[in-house]
Order: sequence, then structure tokens, then C-alpha cells
Amino acid sequence: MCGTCGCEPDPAPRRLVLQQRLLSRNSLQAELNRAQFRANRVLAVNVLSAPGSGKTALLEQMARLWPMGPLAVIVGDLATERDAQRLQAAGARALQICTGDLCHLDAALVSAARGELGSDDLRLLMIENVGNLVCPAAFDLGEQLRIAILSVTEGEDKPLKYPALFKGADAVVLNKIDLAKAADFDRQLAIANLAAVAPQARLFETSARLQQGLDGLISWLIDELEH
Ligand SMILES: Nc1nc2c(ncn2[C@@H]2O[C@H](COP(=O)(O)OP(=O)(O)OP(=O)(O)O)[C@@H](O)[C@H]2O)c(=O)[nH]1
Ligand SMILES: [Mg+2]
Repeated sequence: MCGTCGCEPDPAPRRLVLQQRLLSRNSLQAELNRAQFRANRVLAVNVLSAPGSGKTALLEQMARLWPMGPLAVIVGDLATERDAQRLQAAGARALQICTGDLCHLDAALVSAARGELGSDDLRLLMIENVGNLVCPAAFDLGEQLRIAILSVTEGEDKPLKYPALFKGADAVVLNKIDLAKAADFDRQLAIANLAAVAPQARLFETSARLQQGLDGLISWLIDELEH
């Protein structure tokens, strides 16, 4: 149950009104963020997935391969600076947001973190959201692109069971493909489920562990930057 941030559907009318207010306040800040990103020619990318599907591992590998200077990453977790430390060790300029009880990042948190990160030479800003397939999908951060990650160990049905996160994605990364055989992963079924829920999303298949499949993802982001 996710009662901490008000994003759990609740039949009580008062709770619904509060949730709408929370979301509309977030939407206003998200629009401000988006305008600021545009004005500064920053491409902001929101990365969403279940806990442990490999967001940080992928971003670590991206940081090693990214050809346009240090990769900038804002990373959200309930607790610890572990992900930011991993990303910094991989060469990224990383800033950790510890959300405490909050199960998702919101636009105000991203705005504050972006200020701390500095903006002089920033062109690409990756935002690793809190690991959660539900709440982060409902909160616009002002990003221009969303990447959803599905790892093969989570099961082929996750796009059907958590459609909001995948419906809003510009790209889906199918990660941990090195484990597909061990997990008895049905690739065709997963791709069909993704196509049913998120036909708009382009698909990348990766193994962050083996540094496989990252080239396509990086080329796409460079194309988006040059638009
Ligand atoms: N075999 C294999 N393991 C992977 C791959 N990607 C990530 N992992 C492992 O999966 C575990 C979780 O990876 P993380 O990168 O921490 O996942 P995350 O999505 O950032 O997790 P949270 O931040 O907690 O939501 C780690 O032990 C990684 O080494 C992959 O492609 N293949
Ligand atoms: Mg992580």
C-alpha cells in the first residue's frame, strides 16, 4: 500500500480532492521545469522502473560510454546515497535525492536538485526515479522524454499489469537479457505485451551487466539532443 504520498486510489472524496490539488501543483512546477530546460537547451529524461530492474546499472554504463562529457544524473531513492556514489564512480556528475517516505520524485524536488547540480554545460539530464511501477508514472517532472525499463526477471506481464508507466514511455528498455534463458523469459510474449500497451515506444534490448545494447539507446538520445 502506498499511502504516504496520496497517490493510492481512495474512495473517500476528500482524499481525491487533495490528490487532485497535489497533482495540479506538481503540474505547474513541471511546466516551469520544462520551460527552463528548453530555455537552457537541456534534454531531461525521466527513467522509471520497478526496484532492481537496472536503472542505476544502465546509467553507470551510459556514463562510461557517453561521448559528450560527463553524464549528469539526478537519482531518487527513499534512503541512502548508494546510487549516486555508484554513478560518480562510473564518471557521472550525480546528485542523490533522498525522499524519505515519498515513493516517487516530484517536479519541485527535481527543480531544487537541478539548481544544486549546476547548469553551465549541461545538455542531457538523466533522472533516475524511485524504483516503483505505480506512483512515479503519475508525476510529471517537466522532462521531455520518459524511458521505462522492464527486466526479464520481472515477468512478461508487467506492461499489462502496470500500463500507466509503459503507456507514457517514449522508449522501453528490456534489460538483463543475459538472464533471459535462466528466467525462462518469453521474449515474443513480452514484446507483444509491450506493443499492446505502448505501441509508441521504441524498444532497446540491453544487458547492463555485459554492456550490451547500449549503443542504440545512446544514439537515440544523441539524435533527440540534436533535434
Ligand atoms: N545479470 C544482470 N544483472 C543486472 C543487469 N542490470 C542490473 N543488474 C543487477 O541488478 C541489480 C539491481 O540493479 P540496480 O541498477 O541497482 O537497479 P535499480 O533499478 O537502480 O534499483 P533501485 O534503484 O533500487 O530501484 C544489481 O545487482 C545489478 O548488478 C543486467 O543487465 N544483467
Ligand atoms: Mg538505482
